[in-house]
Amino acid sequence: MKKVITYGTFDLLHTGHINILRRAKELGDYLIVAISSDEFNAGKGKKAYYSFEQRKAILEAIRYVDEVIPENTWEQKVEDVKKHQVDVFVMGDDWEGKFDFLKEQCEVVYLPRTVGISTTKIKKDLNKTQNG
Ligand code: C2G
Repeated sequence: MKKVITYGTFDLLHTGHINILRRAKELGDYLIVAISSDEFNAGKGKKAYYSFEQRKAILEAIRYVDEVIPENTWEQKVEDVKKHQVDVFVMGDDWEGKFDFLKEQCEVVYLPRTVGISTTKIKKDLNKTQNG
């Protein structure tokens, strides 16, 4: 069984997230998604609208996702790849090159981001409609 892993906040789920999850799953048979904890997000300077538990429940409902684990630190990726016997690590190409150190352990694939959509854009657009 070819195992794939990807990491992210996945807040306010949108088609950009779905596109990367679908393509990540197409690279193997089993997709693990490591979702940033609320504390880890704070470290990224992000405050997700949905809590970790809510984001976890949403991701677990997606047909491409087989398992959801927490992302608590930047450093856990090496351990995760080992522990879960991961064959392929996938991220959007806004992270191009940032995780090449994992190439010693598994395949590292950066996929093109979906243009024109992001959680930040959703929040901005909603603010605009509310505040006119
Ligand atoms: N993504 C995408 N297209 C978009 C928006 C996001 O392909 N329009 C991808 C990102 O490239 C990433 C994944 O969706 O691979 C999740 O994006 P975020 O939730 O924004 O995650 P991020 O803040 O990039 O956290 O350790 C890695 C970090 O946890 C990644």
